[in-house]
Amino acid sequence: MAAKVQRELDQFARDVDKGLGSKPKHLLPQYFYDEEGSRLFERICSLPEYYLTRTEAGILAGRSHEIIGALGNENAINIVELGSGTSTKTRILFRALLAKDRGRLVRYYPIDISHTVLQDTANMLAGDFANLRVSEITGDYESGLENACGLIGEQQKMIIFLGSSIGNLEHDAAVAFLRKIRGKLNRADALLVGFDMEKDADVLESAYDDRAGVTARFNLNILKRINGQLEGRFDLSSFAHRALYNTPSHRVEMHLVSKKDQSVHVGALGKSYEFKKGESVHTESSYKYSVERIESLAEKSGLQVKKHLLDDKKWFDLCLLHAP
Ligand code: AVJ
Repeated sequence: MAAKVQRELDQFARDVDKGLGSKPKHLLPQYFYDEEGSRLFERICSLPEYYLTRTEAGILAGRSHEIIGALGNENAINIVELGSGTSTKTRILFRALLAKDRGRLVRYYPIDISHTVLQDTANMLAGDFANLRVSEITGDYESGLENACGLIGEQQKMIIFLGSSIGNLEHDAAVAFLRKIRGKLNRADALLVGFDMEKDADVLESAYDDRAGVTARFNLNILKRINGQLEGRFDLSSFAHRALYNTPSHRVEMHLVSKKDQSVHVGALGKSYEFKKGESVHTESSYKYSVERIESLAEKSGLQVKKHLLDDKKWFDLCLLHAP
């Protein structure tokens, strides 16, 4: 375990050095999620401006019969979830799956990098649903998927990837990722992916710049993490949170903008980084989709859309796919 922690820390150090040494500067969004970052993200999910979680949960609740319908009538069902976190939304699916006919069994394979969250969640789920068997898998998406599919073998399964997590991926990375999943899907299997849709810039920008300032703290937390884990000397009050919708690129961008000319030392890297007043560090891109762009992405990945499950405002698409 200690060796693994060290490896992860070394990787973090390398990525920070690479990002802050680039022009324009950037940091990778995966590093938002230390313990505090994960807590802040949970709070973001229930903010009034952050419509994504609520909207996706609404689709899951209202259209669960259509989702379940993609699975046929097997009496044991396998659900693999990539990046399961606290599995809050997935509970909606379990309620629907387990209510329909008694006697049905659901085998759940939640995959997440956070071992403790996964462990706690698995225990709670097993206590709450009698016919749910949980096999939690700690790891990244790729190794987790490999493990889960090894356990499931040839039985029918549904792979789910919720919350617009796919939005963090650049186009080519999204294709590569979906192709990997495609390689694990048999004929009867299904894939469920949550896509956030393009909409008015002000709705999008407030979702990533809430009035209570939680998203600002979430964004700044990456600097706090560099301070804590890499002996950084960032003064958080001298950076400003900024969210903007880049319309031609179909993405919301989050930045940390330096409020002054400054030089910041990072002890673990043994060097300092220069920031000009107004210079920004790009910390996250959240891609927004249209039905057409989802279908083109699916096609390039060897997948086919079975059904678009959109809310009334067409703000979010919980897309059912399969391998043709
Ligand atoms: C977890 C990547 C889906 O992009 O909406 C929320 C992360 N960043 N507020 C998103 C996030 C700022 C979130 N994803």
